[in-house]
Amino acid sequence: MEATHALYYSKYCFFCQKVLMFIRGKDLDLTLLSTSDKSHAQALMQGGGKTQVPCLRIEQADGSVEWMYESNDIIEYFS
Ligand SMILES: N[C@@H](CCC(=O)N[C@@H](CS)C(=O)NCC(=O)O)C(=O)O
Repeated sequence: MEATHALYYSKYCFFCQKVLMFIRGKDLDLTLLSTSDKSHAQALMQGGGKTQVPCLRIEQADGSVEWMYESNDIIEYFS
């Protein structure tokens, strides 16, 4: 079984726009979570340890979770 992905982003963030532009049109199973929704910002802080965006939450089939914070790393991950 494959990993599931969620991208935390802010629409005012250049680094987020860079990632969003990159993934646009790609056939990815990815949930987009805006941190303007306080519950998403809170989940990001609690899970990843900081509020910085963009952040990709990767959950493996075995339940292990990775929080990937750097836009270049996220782009590389989906390349
Ligand atoms: N080096 C990071 C920079 C990300 C960054 O600076 N994000 C800003 C928004 S544009 C941010 O989240 N600042 C608030 C914070 O760090 O809590 C990347 O390329 O993803």
